[in-house]
Amino acid sequence: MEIQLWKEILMPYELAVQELEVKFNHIIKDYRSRNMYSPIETVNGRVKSISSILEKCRKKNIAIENITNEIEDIAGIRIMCQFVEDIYKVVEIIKNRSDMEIRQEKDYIENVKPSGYRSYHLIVTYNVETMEGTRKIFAEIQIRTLAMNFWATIEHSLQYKYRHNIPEHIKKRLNAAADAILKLDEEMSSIHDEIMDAQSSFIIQANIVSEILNNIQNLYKVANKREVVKIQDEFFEIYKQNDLEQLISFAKQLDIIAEGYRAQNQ
Ligand code: 0O2
Repeated sequence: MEIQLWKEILMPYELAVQELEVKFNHIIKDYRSRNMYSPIETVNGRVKSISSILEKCRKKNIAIENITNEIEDIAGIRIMCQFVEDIYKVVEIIKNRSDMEIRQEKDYIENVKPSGYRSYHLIVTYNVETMEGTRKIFAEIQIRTLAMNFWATIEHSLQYKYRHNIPEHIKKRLNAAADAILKLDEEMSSIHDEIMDAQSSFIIQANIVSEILNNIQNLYKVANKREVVKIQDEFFEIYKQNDLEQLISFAKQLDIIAEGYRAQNQ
């Protein structure tokens, strides 16, 4: 196939990957802006390379003209979570969306692969708008914890290095590493609530500090400079105490002051 044709074939997949990345990143933003813990930690996507597509065609005996119908992971999205529990929340979020339809589900967390690979896979269909109209295309969404991702990335590189014939002694060590990753995920889940509390306090503090600084900056435009400097010094003093309650109460007082100035200037 000519390279120009490959570009045309892959273009809608590039668009889908970009759109899906934006949408999943928006979910993270949405949670964090509401001072909530996001079940999604990071997202990345890729379009399968031409050589990997050709390799899959050879392996699965797929004719080139059938790749868009038969290869379901040309568009690939990888979602990383902190905890195993988050993976199932993300699956629920995707199930409740109207812009992607789940066609296949594979739970390699419940059904660990013999290699030790763990991850949750969804094949979805997703519509993209092209010059020729709407195209419904397949995308594969892999959802895993950061620990699972660490293992899978190393194992994938080794598969590549040994051309899918990893020596037995390395396979054994990979299996041992997979067990350690499973244990790590279980340990993290057991202190889930504590970690979540610490993280949500951190998110709340970050949002409050940015809200306070925003208010102080706006006050510079409308209030007496000396008064604003005093407010700012007060803020730094409270900030040094590292006490979230005090910070929240300061933010509330500042809101009232800012509201007063807004009313005055209307
Ligand atoms: P790449 O280079 O990551 O794209 P399929 O080959 O997808 O038609 P299969 O095997 O039923 O058929 O699909 P499965 O098991 O859902 O695997 C799809 C993808 O999951 C793989 O894509 C890998 O990305 C990942 N994966 C599956 N098993 C393993 C594993 O044992 N180790 C690692 N590191 N990743 C795995 P590709 O196309 O094989 O590779």
